[in-house]
Amino acid sequence: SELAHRIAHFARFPQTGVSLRQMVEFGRKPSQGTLLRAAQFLHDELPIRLAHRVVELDSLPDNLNQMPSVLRVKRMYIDSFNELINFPRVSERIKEAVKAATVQGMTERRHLSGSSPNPAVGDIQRGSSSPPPSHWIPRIQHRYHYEVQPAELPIDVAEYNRSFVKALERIKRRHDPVVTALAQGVVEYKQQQKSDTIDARVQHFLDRFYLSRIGIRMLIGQQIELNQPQKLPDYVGVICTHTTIASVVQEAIDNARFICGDYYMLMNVPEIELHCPHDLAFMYVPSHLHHMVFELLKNSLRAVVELYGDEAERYPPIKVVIAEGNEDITVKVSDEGGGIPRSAMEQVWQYMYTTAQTPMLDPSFDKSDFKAPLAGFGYGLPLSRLYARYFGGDLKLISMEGYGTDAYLHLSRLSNNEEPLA
Ligand code: W6P
Repeated sequence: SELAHRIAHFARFPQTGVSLRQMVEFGRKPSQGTLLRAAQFLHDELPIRLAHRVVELDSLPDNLNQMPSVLRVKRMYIDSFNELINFPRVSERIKEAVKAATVQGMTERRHLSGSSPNPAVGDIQRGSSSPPPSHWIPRIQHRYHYEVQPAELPIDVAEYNRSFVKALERIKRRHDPVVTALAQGVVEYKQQQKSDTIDARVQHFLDRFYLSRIGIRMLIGQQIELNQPQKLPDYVGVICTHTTIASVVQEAIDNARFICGDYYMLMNVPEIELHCPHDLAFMYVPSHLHHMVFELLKNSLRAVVELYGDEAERYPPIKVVIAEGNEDITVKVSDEGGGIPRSAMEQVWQYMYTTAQTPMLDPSFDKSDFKAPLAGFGYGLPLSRLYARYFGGDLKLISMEGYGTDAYLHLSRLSNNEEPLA
């Protein structure tokens, strides 16, 4: 069909990664003109990324590509692709106005800084039928701030931005159930294969797919947020330029201990010691950091409580140590929960390895909230590792069977890392 043809066409173009730094510099006090440029980038980039995912869903092995849950997910990607390519392009009149305003803004800057702006900046030209020559965003010279007064631009720039944000909100909402839908697919797949482990190809596919989803949602989330009035001083969209690690980790500690005490109905919840320079801060997405640390702590608490029983008077404390290096900030979470046998280490990273999968098959199970507290190695660990990798970090586990486990969460301080696009 025509649509299938267009998807195949877009999937032949490379995806363009954006670094944390670019997201921030693109979005600091954005004018309507800057927001429009960001919208143009997304209008080109998102269909390319979505098309890649459709092609990958289509090529899943073992008839996995025919499962109802997988087809439902594919439908969402196709629908969003279709909406984006049918969304109107920025009119020539608006383009000209933004370009004129941009050049003027840049000239003023040059006057101030004494250096010469890149004349190619701000010139994005392509026909409406063909996808973009990729990689234009990285070429933007962020030294030149082409901010202009909104009054210099036609009113419909703001209107265009608003309607594009509406389209993005709709798309983001449509894809909310993707993780649970695919999880369902994996459960069905395992039942069909009569196996408790998933094929390396499927594992690889899911890693790529969810990593891509993190990136797409990050870009969409940034665009939506940047079009709202700025709420907090250090924030650019969902990125905090001054994320204080100690406070985010302390919040995760409090939440994990609360959930744990609640779940096991404990009199005493294991202590969690935090060793962190109290003012250590870096540029990051606080919600991602919270998510990852919370996930690690839940695993450690669970291991400790299950080893010592829910009536123990005292548990060995869990220790969180944060180290500041030049490249990385590393968060180490150490528990004395008995450790993991070496032979089971691989399984920790598998999607839906444990019986935590059963609630998903229960029709009364609330799909919008599938983070069952302390459910174990369901999706928490593999997804946390993807969140870490998304901004150039990683997550590793080292375990001593018969003693305990150390989790190392490496977070890259070099915010120049481009998104990994798998
Ligand atoms: C365990 C198993 C585990 C997974 C992830 C993090 C910590 C721990 N501790 O026993």
